[in-house]
Amino acid sequence: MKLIGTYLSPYARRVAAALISRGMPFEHEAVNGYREFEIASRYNPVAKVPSLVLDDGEVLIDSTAILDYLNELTPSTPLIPAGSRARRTTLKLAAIGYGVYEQAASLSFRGREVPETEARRWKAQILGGLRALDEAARDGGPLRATPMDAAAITAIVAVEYLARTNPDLDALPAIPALAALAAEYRDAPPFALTRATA
Ligand SMILES: N[C@@H](CCC(=O)N[C@@H](CS)C(=O)NCC(=O)O)C(=O)O
Repeated sequence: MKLIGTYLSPYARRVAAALISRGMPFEHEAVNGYREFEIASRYNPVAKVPSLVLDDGEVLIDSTAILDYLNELTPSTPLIPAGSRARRTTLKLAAIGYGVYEQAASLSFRGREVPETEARRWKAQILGGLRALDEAARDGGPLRATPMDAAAITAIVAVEYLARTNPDLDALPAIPALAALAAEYRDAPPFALTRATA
């Protein structure tokens, strides 16, 4: 398998972290979706990363769809639990983490250009998402389930992405359980091996 997408992208990073967490070997091509349109569009007609090239040449796109595929490959340690309720919880929490990525990206790229009311709304969306994840990261909460699932991976990547892209927001004091979860896994291979350096 070959993963296309720089780890500056939280979407690509969560896929890489999922692959590593399940011990699945992969090659990596660190394409930047914003700066390398031509390369990104070879794999995805809308030129976004990540894409995942399978060994038979099939190309998967979109981190959510890729995680769903990886989940098929790991039935004994599912990234998305099979039970109906647990599955819904994981998908919901992963969607919240994904929403934090989106609003953090908007705030970081365009926060200074838009009216203050818009930037305030993005901040409120980010903090709302983080608070929901924080509640789920408390002892016994779904983000604490082992092995770590797609929602926990997405949430930890969200905490680091926000800190890197919006350091002024200083959200960690408001989310102690989520901050503790992220700190606990900071040096674990799925995160230590995928930390963006730029
Ligand atoms: N829904 C996509 C979103 C991917 C995405 O937005 N990737 C960004 C990088 S963080 C990108 O490549 N953007 C290029 C562009 O929008 O032109 C996923 O989950 O994979």
